[in-house]
Amino acid sequence: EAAPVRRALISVSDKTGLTDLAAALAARGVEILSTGGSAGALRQAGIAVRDVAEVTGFPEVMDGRVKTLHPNVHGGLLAARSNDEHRAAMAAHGIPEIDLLVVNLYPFEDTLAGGADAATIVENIDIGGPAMIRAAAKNHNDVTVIVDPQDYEGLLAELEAQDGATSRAFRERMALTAFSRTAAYDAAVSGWMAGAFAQGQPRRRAFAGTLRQGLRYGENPHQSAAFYADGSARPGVATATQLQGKELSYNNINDTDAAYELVAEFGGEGPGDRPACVIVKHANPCGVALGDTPREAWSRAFDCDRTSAFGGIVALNRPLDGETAEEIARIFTEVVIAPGADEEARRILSAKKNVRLLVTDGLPDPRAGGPAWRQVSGGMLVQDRDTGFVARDALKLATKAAPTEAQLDDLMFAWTVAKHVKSNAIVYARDGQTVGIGAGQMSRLDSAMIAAAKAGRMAEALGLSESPVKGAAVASDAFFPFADGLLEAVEAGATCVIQPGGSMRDDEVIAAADAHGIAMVLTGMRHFRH
Ligand code: 93A
Repeated sequence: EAAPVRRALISVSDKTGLTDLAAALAARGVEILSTGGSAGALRQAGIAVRDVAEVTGFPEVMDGRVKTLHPNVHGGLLAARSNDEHRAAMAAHGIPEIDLLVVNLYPFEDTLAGGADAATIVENIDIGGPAMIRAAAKNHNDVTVIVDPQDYEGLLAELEAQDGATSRAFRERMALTAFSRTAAYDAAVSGWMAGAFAQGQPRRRAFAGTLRQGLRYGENPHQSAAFYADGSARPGVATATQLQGKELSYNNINDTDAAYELVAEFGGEGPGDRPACVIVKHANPCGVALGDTPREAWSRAFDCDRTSAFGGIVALNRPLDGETAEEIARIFTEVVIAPGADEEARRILSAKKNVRLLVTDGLPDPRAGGPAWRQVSGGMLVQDRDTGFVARDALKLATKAAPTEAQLDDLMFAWTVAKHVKSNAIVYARDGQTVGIGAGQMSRLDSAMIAAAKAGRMAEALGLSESPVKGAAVASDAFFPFADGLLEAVEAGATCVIQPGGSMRDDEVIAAADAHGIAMVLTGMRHFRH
C-alpha cells in the first residue's frame, strides 16, 4: 500500500540537509508547511513554504513553546485516510492532510552535555516535536515520519522508486525509528531529572538507547546482539571513533569498556595523574601499570602477565604515540583505545590491519554518576555507577606499623585496580605496577593464592630472582572475613594491606597483621564487582 506524499510538515532544529531535502520535495510538487526558524531558512534558500501558523490560524506563542500543538496539525497527522468519519471531520474543520512529517527535536542531549544551566536545559525539552512524531508514527498506515537527517536520502530514493509515494515497509521502518527516538529522548530527560531532582532515591525509569551498531553476534555466535548509545555523550567506548581494524565484537566492546574505565582512574584527582596502561582479558585487568611514558606504562603492564596479555585489550590514559604503538604492535592485540593517536602511531598500526584502534575526545569521567543496569529473569536491576572514591588522607590506619609514602602510593594504586577486578579481587602491586591479580573466585583465599601464583609466573617469565610480591602492597576489594586471606598475602611477601575493614573478625585480622609487622589501612568502603 503506497501512500502518496502531497503535503509535508518540516520542523527541525538540526538544519543539516534541510534545504536540499525541501528543494527536492518542492520539485516533486509537494507543498511544504513549516515552523518559524525552519520556514525562515527555507525562504532564504528561495523555497516556497507555508507557515504552520496559517494552517492553525494561530500565531506561534510563548517563545515557540506553542507552535504546532493544534488540532489542525494533529488532525492532519492522525486522520485515518480510509475512515469516512475522519474524512468528514477534516472537511468540517478545514484540517489539511499532512502526508510527510520531518522533525528533529530541540537538542536536549547536546544542551545537557554542554553543561548548560537548568533553565536552558528545561527550555530544550521539546514538547510539540515529540507529539507530532508520535502522532505520525502511530498513523504510519498513511503518514511517513522522518526524524533523522541521515534518512533524507533514503526518503528521496523511496519517493523516486514509488513514484511520489512511500511503501508500507518504509513507513513501518521509519515509525520504529521515530518511537525509538522519542523513547531515547524522554529517557535522557528523565535521566537528567533523576540526577537533578531525585538524588539517592530509587529511579523509576527504563533504558532506551539509540542503535549505534548491529553486531555480528553476542557473547557467543548463536546469540544475536546490538550496541546502543545512551545519548549521554560521555567520552568512552560508546562514543569512540574507530580509526581502523575489523568490526568490534560484543566481547571487544565489553572488555574495552572495562579497560578504559579503569585507566581513566589514573588522571585528574585520581590516585595520580601519570601515564597509565591497562590490559584487559575477559573483562578483568591482567596488567596495569604507571610509567614515565605511555610506552613504559604499556611494557610494565605487559610484564605483569605476558601470557594473558596475548589477544588483550589495551587502554591508555594518554594519546597513543609512535613508540608505544610500535611496542603494542609486537604482540597480538585485539583493541587499542586512547584519548587520541598521533600520525606516527596511526601509520604504525595501519600495518596491523586487524588491530582495532579507537580514539575518544577525552577520558571517561570516573566520578560521573548515572545508572548501571543488569538484566535478571523477568526484570532488571538498576544501581548507581560505582563512583565511590576514598581519598588518601581518609584512609584509617589499623595497625601499629604505618605505611611509608611510597607504600601509600602502591596501596592507592592497588585499591584502584581492585575496584575494577571482578570479586573476589586480590591485587598485588609494587612501584605502580600490578604484579599479581586474582579475580572472580568464590573465596577470597583462592583469589589471594591465584594472585601469588601469577606473580610467581611473572618472576619466571622475567627471570627475577625473587617473587615480585616481596615488599608489595595488597588490596582486597572487600574485607577479609578471616585472617587466612591476609596471612596468605603476607606469606607471599606483601608488606602492606588496604581493605575496607568491617568484618566481625577485624580484631583477628588486625592482630595477624601486627604479628607480622604489616601496615594495614582501612577504606571503610568496599568495591564489589560481580
Ligand atoms: O516548544 S515546542 O515544544 N512546541 C511546539 O509546539 C513545537 N512544534 C515544533 N517545540 C516545537 N517544535 C520543535 O521546534 C521541533 O521539534 C523542532 O525541533 C523545532 C523547530 O523550530 P523552528 O522551525 O522554529 O526552528
